[in-house]
Amino acid sequence: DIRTELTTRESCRKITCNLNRKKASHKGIHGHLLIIAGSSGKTGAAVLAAKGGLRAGAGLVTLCVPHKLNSIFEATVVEAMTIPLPNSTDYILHDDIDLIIDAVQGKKAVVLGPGLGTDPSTAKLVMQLYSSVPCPMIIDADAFNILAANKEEIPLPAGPRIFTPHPGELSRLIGKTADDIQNNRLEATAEGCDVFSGSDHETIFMLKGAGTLITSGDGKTVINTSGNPGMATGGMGDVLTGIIGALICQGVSVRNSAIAGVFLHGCAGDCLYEKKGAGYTASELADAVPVTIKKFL
Ligand code: NPW
Ligand code: AMP
Ligand code: MG
Repeated sequence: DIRTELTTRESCRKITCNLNRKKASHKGIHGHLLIIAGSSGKTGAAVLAAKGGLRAGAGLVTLCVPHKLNSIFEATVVEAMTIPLPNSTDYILHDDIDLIIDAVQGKKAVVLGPGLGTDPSTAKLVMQLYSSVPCPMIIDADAFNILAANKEEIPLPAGPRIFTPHPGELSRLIGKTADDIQNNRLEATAEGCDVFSGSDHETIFMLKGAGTLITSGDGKTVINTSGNPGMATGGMGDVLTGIIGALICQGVSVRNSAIAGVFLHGCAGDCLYEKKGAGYTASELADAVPVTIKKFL
């Protein structure tokens, strides 16, 4: 029994009314987002998640990154802080778990996965963070791939979790081809969500792509109405993780952050599509988020 509803500007405006800043607000009020992402060759994924977070209004953004790659982050997203992980060279290793767990303290949300890679040590780290981080966590890309590859041993989560696979990633979890998934997106989303059911914490599961589906496992599924094929280009999903994280940071509920984050991400893409047609980049989409919030929401 799957009930569906569509995202609308009105419903998302209600969700994001919390984003109106008080005259005397300060960065501490708008939440601190932690991003655990990136590896050699895929630093861009972490940069784009950070840009999404900053442009969607997180008060502070911190990136946990391999020490060798730190200068790249310091130079490309100057507004974000970084924690250079001393034992991690080209990708993030489990050897740095203690520093990362310390870094989670005081954060309102954590993004885990964009560009992480799937080295066995990184996989061990992801499994441990999944079961020990109490704040809401957005699980994307390689973090999702790691859970999918260890499907039989997924531990109970320690807090709310939002899963953000595209059809290729979901196919790794449920063993159907991406084509089969695309032919029955609603059922595949429910099947993916089922894998993570049974915990005491909120689970939000989405299937990205034209008409992204978002479910909370109770049969209620939201279908997104914004977005366009110009978004079918590298890095768009990485930006989305930061946007969702930033909404949680600003006090929007976990479920509503997923729904409004997806809608806002699509609206930013639609603004660019109207102005330039396809060919805009994920960085440009992140940059278009503030004016999209102002104009649309
Ligand atoms: P195809 O192409 O049709 O045969 P992967 P990824 C299939 C990072 N990035 N949408 C597709 O099938 C990410 O964060 C870093 C998408 C193919 O087999 C990840 O960590 C960037 N895919 C990592 O790279 C910018 C669909 O899925 C597979 C699909 C890999 O992520 C780019 C592709 O998925 C990127 O974000 C659909 N609708 N339907 C950076 N600048 O650092 C079928 N597929 O192998 O998980 O690759 O998404 O690029
Ligand atoms: P990823 O594949 O992880 O980079 O994510 C791509 C992002 O762009 C997701 O949020 C998708 O929903 C969005 N996207 C990709 N293609 C389309 C499309 N044809 N229409 C609408 N949104 C799209
Ligand atoms: Mg992606």
